[in-house]
Amino acid sequence: MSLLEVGTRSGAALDVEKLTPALGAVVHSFDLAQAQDDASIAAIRRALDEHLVLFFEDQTITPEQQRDFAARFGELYTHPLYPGQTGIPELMVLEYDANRRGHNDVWHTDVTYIQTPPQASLLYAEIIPEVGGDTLWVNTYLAYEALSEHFKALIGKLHAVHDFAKAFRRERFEQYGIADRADKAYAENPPVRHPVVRTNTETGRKALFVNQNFTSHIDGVSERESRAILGYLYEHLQQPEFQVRWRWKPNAVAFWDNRWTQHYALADYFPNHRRMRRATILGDRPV
Ligand SMILES: O=C(O)CCC(=O)C(=O)O
Ligand SMILES: [Fe+2]
Repeated sequence: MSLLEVGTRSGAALDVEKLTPALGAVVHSFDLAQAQDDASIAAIRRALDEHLVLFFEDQTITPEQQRDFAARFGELYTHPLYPGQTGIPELMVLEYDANRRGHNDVWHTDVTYIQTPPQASLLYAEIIPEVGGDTLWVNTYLAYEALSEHFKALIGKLHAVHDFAKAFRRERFEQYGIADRADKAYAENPPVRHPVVRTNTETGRKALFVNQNFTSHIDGVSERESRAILGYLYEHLQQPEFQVRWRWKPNAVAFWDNRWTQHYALADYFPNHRRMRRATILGDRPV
């Protein structure tokens, strides 16, 4: 047995291939359905801290296996809008085809509209078009670190409001045939405040924590100042040097740290069919 096999089985060492200097790595020779022992989970956690998004290919995991693997990392979140996998509401289904164009072609961090936004998301590809439907991620530590000290000082004490209703309009509920659930979802998800610059309390490293999907405005500045600051930060976050782009195949998995990244799902494959399922793992209150 090679060292690699021993390592993979015990979870002590992973066979990891970096994709860009910024973030992202493919984990080879790893079976998500089998490797759910403590050592494997700890190794994946460490690799996620280092690379921020991990990719696994040729994984044929059932919805139950996906849920169970994700649940090893923390409590799962059930989305109030997206349809769930039959019998497993914690797995949300993102399905687009000739009747429905992709909706995630906007840079975002998942579910920042709650007090304890997810620490990570685990996305499994069921159906992928021949070409198109890639996903991009950006390293928000690098984006923060590339700012001048003056700009860091300006934004360092600011807080921003994140709003479920900004991203999920009533039409989306109608589209999914659940218009009757919209009022309850709005009532249960009032706007929340998070720091514009989020700090990793274990390392002290800082990252940008505003996103185009959910952030409505910066608190305590004028509307025009808020628009100018956010507009600059969004443009800055889109620098290709901070990114990785992933070309999917069916049965591939992406596992991202949702605290120090943003992502963007290209909607360039209409009218082709693409079906993904996501487990979302809750995190801590940002500081
Ligand atoms: O479909 C994708 O590639 C990503 C969609 C998305 O934003 C998500 O799953 O959080
Ligand atoms: Fe997302």
